[in-house]
Amino acid sequence: MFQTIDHCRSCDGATLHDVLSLGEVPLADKFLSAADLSRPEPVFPLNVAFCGDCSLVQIRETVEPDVLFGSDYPYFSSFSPAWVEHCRRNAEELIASRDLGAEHLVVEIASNDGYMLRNFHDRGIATLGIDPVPGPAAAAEALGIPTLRKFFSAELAENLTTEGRFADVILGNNVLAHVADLSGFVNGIRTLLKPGGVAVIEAPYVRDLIDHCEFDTVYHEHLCYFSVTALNRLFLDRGLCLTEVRRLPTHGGSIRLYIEHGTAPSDQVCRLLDEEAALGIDSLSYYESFAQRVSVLQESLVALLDRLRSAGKTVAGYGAAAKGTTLLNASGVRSEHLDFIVDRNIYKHGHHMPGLKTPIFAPERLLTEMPDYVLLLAWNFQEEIIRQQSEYLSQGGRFIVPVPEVRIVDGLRDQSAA
Ligand code: DWN
Ligand code: ZN
Repeated sequence: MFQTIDHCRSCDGATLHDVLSLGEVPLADKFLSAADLSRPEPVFPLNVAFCGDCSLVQIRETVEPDVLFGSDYPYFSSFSPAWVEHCRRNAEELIASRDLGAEHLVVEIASNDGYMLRNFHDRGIATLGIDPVPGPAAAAEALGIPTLRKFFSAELAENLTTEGRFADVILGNNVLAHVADLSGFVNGIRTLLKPGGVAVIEAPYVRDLIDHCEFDTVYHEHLCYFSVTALNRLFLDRGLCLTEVRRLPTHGGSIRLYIEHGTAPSDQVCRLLDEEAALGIDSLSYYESFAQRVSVLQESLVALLDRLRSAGKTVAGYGAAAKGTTLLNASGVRSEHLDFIVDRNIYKHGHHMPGLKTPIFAPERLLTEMPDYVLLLAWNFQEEIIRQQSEYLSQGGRFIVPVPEVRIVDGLRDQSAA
C-alpha cells in the first residue's frame, strides 16, 4: 500500500538526507468507525528528508492516493469559518484585479465542497471543480458548481484543452503537498493555464514548520513541505515562473504562490529567495536541529498529561484534525490521557481518532462534561476556537496548546509554558 522513495519528488536527485523520523503511525484522516475498533489498524513509517540538490523537504513514504483520498475522506473545508472567510477575500481580490466575468473560466484543483469556487460562481463567472472525493464533490455540485470527480493530472489537463477549455485562473489550496506525481501535476497546470492566465496556489511553508516546531503537520497526505527555493526550481523546470509569493498565517503558516507562463521569477520573489538563502533554508544545517526540538516538545507534552492524570485531572481534546493524529501517535500520548475529542465536523462524530481510538463528539460535550483541560489539536485555529469556547473557559476550563511549545491557556492570552 506504500512505496519508499530514494530520489527527490521534484528534481529526481539522489541526495536525500533524513532529518526527522516520526516512527510508524496510522493514516491521519482514517477516523475509525465502531466496527473498525475490533480490526487491526495499519500503520506506516513516516520519515522526512531534505533534498541536497533542490532543497525540497519531503517524506520518503508514498501511500496510494486512492487509499488516502478514498470515498471515506472526511475533510470538508466549510467547517472552518475563518478558513472560508480567508478564501472569500482571496476570491474577491482575484475577481477585482483580473476583472473576471462570465467569459472567464476559473478551475479549482481539490475543490472540496465548493467553499472557494462558490465566490466566483455566485458572480456569474464560469467555474470547474476537480476533486476525487464524492462527499465534498456532491456538496459543491449542490451549489451549482460542476465538479469532475478525478485527481488532477497532466492527462486530465490535455483532455480539457482538447475540448477547448483553458483556464484564466487555476486555484489550488493545500493540494500541491498532497501530489505524488508532482511533475505531472505542474505540467498539467502549464497545459491548462491560458497564456496571460495565473495559477494561485497555497501551501504550508516549511520555514514556519521548522521555526514553530509544527511537526504534527507531517503526515502521509503531505508528501512535500515547500520552501520558495524548492518551488522556484519546481516551476522553472517546467516552463512556469513565480510572479509573487505572499506569506499567510493560515494552517500554522503558509505561502500563496502566483504562477504564470515564463522563464524567471519576479524581483519580489528573488528577494524572498535571497532571504531564504541567508537563513540557510537551502542547506541541510537548517533542518538538523529540528528532530531534537521535536523530541523536547513531545516529551514535555506527555509529561504534562502524565502529571495531570496523576493529579486526578480530566483531559479532553478539541479538533479531530489530521495533525492531531500525528501529534498524539508520534509523541507517545496514550489512550488513557484523553477521555474524548470534540469537533464541529458532523461527519467525524461517532468515529474514533486513528491510533488512540479516542471517541469523537460534537463540541457541546465540553460543557456537559466540563473536563479540567482540553488539548487543542487544531491549534492553527486557536483564537477562533477559544473565542467560540468562552463559556467553557468562564466555567474554569483551560486549554493546552501544544505548538510551538506546550503551554496552558485560560483565555485569549497565552500563559507561561506548562
Ligand atoms: O492539508 C490538509 C488540511 C488543510 O486540512 C488536509 N490534508 C487535511 C486537513 O488537515 P487538518 O484536519 O489538520 O486541518 P484543520 O483544518 O486544521 O482541521 C481542523 C479540524 O478542527 C477540522 O476537523 C474542523 C475542526 N474545527 C472545529 O471543530 N471547530 C475547526 C474549527 C475552526 C472549529 O471552530
Ligand atoms: Zn530535489
